[in-house]
Amino acid sequence: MNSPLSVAVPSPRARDYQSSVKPIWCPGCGHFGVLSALTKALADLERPKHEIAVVSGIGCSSRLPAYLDCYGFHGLHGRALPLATGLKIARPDLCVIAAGGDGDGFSIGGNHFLHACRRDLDVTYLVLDNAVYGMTKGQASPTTDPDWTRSPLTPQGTGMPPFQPMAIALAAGASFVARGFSGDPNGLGELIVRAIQHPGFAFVHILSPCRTYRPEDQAHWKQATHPSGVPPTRDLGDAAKLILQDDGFALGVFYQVSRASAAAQSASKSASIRGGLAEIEAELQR
Ligand SMILES: Cc1ncc(C[n+]2csc(CCOP(=O)(O)OP(=O)(O)O)c2C)c(N)n1
Ligand code: SF4
Repeated sequence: MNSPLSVAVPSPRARDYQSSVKPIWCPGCGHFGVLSALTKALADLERPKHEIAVVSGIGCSSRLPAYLDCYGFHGLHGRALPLATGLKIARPDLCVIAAGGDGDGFSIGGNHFLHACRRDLDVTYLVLDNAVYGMTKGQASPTTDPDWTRSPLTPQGTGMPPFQPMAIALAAGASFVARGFSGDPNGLGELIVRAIQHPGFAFVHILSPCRTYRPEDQAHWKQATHPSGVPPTRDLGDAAKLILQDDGFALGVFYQVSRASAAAQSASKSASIRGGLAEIEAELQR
């Protein structure tokens, strides 16, 4: 029986993690589904707000931190991952989540993406991929199909094969690689929980359609997405085969490797980088 002085603390609800700032996304934007999935995931994890930090770059998707009631930082275009890396090194106790778009993460931020995967710090990276630059009014992005002709800048399409985010994350060293869909906030919420719980760099490729510049995608992606149907593999070769044969619409965790004591490795990597930075600072002050 509870003592007369004990107070029952209610479990957090998804809406407790949402700020009072009203999203300015276009009605029907896929990013609403990601906001809903993320707040649901944070509530499921019951992680106190002061232990969570969500950082982003620039783009419609990168507005996400403003809509959350936890620590957040809306940074520079393409620089969500350097922010997340620095923050995780300085504050390894925080749950650090980076978020942004396909333009932000794979174009201007592409180099940071490679090295964040390789560094494998305990950071969750959510890329809200709508295959377009939404904020700057609909130019082709790295994940746009080569024959997409709607932008006046590429009237004959880009003619280039699209960037393969999951294959590149895998090749660069990410220890968790998954795909979700904003049109399935419950399934996506579960994926985000698993990504946050993973003690290494967890990359979640999220199909999140742009209602305004690619209206055709909403119905198509809803109909085309399907569960991957296979459990995550720990084998790099098997994962590569799965990802390279995938039709781009399979949802689930494709690859997850629990490197022995990954959390400890992550903490010691943070400590050694912190040590290096302290040496540079001391050198500069001499
Ligand atoms: C250094 C720099 N270059 C370019 C821009 C212009 N810019 C702002 S957002 C953006 C692309 C946004 O697309 P994406 O990251 O895919 O996000 P979405 O808006 O589609 O969610 C660009 C090119 C900028 N703000 N800063
Ligand atoms: S322009 Fe596209 S990505 Fe940006 S808010 Fe509107 S629907 Fe969403």
